Amino acid sequence: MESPFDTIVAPITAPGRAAVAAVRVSGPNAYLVARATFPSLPLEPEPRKAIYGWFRHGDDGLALPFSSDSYTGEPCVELFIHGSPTSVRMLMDDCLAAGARLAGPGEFTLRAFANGRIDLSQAEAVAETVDAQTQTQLKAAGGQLAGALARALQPALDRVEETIVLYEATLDFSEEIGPINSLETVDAIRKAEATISEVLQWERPTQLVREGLRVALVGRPNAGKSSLFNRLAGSDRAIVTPIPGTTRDVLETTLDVRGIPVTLFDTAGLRSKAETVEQIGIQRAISAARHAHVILYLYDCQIGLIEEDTRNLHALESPVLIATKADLPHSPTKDLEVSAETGDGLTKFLDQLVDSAAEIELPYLLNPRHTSALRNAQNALGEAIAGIGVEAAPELILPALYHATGELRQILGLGVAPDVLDQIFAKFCIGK
Ligand SMILES: Nc1nc2c(ncn2[C@@H]2O[C@H](COP(=O)(O)OP(=O)(O)OP(=O)(O)O)[C@@H](O)[C@H]2O)c(=O)[nH]1
Ligand SMILES: [Mg+2]
Repeated sequence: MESPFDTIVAPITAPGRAAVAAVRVSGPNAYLVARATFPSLPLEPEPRKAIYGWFRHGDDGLALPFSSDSYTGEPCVELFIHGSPTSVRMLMDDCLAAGARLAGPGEFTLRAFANGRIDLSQAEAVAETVDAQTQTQLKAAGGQLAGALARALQPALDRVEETIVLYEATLDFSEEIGPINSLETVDAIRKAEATISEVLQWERPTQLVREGLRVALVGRPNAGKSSLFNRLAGSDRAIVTPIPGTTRDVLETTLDVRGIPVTLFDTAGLRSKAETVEQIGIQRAISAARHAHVILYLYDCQIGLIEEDTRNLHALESPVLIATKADLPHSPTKDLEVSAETGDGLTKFLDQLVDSAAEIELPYLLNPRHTSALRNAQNALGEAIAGIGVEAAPELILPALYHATGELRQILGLGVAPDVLDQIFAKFCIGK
């Protein structure tokens, strides 16, 4: 099949020195362009069979040709050379001189979508996979890449489309068909709605996996917040001294805890008597705590909880108590005891931290585009059910049903406006 596109080229490996670099040429003239720079490539190469040879610019390496079953769904050649930035640049220059155009961000994936190789949620999953920073993110993106979201939503789309066919038919052939069984149609729409609700439930876990858990360390001065922060960050980021009121600004660091990205905040110690600079620090600490998913309230196990702690605790939303400096002699506490000095209790501490984000087997990665379309579809189905409830004419029920299918189809990329596609693919990097 003749591709409707021109031929594009871009490196598909990261810039910089490496053992190997790869450049992808894709489009109707991919073989011609690749042959111009790699003469060993036959005019009609055997797909998926690598060929060794020399490139015109002086490097040697491999060419791997694909037919329309390539990543992009069109003829494509991947060229593997040595990972020298100069070699990559010279190869790119030769491909451009041979008539290829530099690929835009996400353009290979856009073609995979346009050529029907993947649906839109899978295309978005490609970007998620490339951006994944933790194992969980990678796993979730992999599920999406395999079409998890599309598979989950297809039954809902089918149900609503069947209902539409029924109502359309009554418009044209009402005498032959007779009245619609509204109980059955409402039941079908409710089932579609239930499927959508189920998918929407993954909004919060997705957010946790994507953006991570925000965890604030708070407590009175000298409780050991900065020491714990440094221990977890694995560096001496925060200043630690025996002087109460050392930390002023909020410091943050990102950790990968059992596959969940955790942003940890170290804050100024909370106390009522503080000079101006410290007071500002305390305001910032309170604000960090307010924006956190988890507030850890640290206290020195040798001192225990005093009246000022009780006052602080009242002002915070569901704080979790942590007793610090457990390496020092102390009477046992009811709380989790940790030592930043020896590392004791930290494994348990990290386990507890991610407990609140336990939905690690994440089946669907929802982005704001998905959730808004799902909510719109839900509302439209609600309107359709209300219409059926008051025995409205099919002409009045159909627009809501069409609205719902339109929204669901958007998620899968069926009939999406070009500007929406532009927005989605603009987020990609070149070479993807
Ligand atoms: N033995 C022992 N000392 C600790 C431990 N954690 C902190 N300290 C000591 O306690 C003192 C205060 O520690 P910081 O980490 O600065 O306490 P902070 O809560 O950040 O204090 P502010 O920034 O003033 O609010 C320092 O002298 C630390 O060395 C620990 O686990 N064991
Ligand atoms: Mg501190």
